[in-house]
Amino acid sequence: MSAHRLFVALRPPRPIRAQLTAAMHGISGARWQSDDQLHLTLRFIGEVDHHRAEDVAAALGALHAPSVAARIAGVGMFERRGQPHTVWAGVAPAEPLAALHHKVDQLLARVGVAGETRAFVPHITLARLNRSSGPVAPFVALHSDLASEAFTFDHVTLYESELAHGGSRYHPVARYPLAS
Ligand code: 2AM
Repeated sequence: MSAHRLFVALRPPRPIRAQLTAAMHGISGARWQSDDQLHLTLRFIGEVDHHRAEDVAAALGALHAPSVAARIAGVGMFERRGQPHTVWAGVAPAEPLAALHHKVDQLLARVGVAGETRAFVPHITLARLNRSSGPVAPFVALHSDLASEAFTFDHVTLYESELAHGGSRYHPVARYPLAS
């Protein structure tokens, strides 16, 4: 039985991705994300078998939610055991994104996907880091005011993550429109 590593995400539009990509330098040894990899994770699901993957895709078909107006707002990082491991761009305002996250959560609960433990922080990962990466603070300081024009998330995407050598590949499995 093959496992599928799934997550639900929002894909920023091309000009926003281009703006983010243009900022991707200044941390030595960082694994900068490619255009294909840029997304805002609404809900990480993890590994499920084929049947559960079909249940998840069907459950998300019942999503009724408005599109979300958003903008890029600053950068930040996540640490693990005192070590920075992710650098990201923030996405604001948080409330409508948190509401959408909550709706997705409720739909997934119906098909037995356990609730998420990680706090929801709307972000788009720019780079993954490891112990040998250079300092992050100068990058975070330089881009503390990073801002974009307003843009709209008008659909939600169910992705499958394939762990590959040069980093994960994300394949869109299904798209769900948000009401305009
Ligand atoms: P990220 O959003 O901070 O980059 C696919 O792996 C996506 O799901 C990535 O965007 C990743 O984090 C997120 N993700 C991976 N593992 C996770 C976990 N255990 N909990 C929540 N999100 C996770």
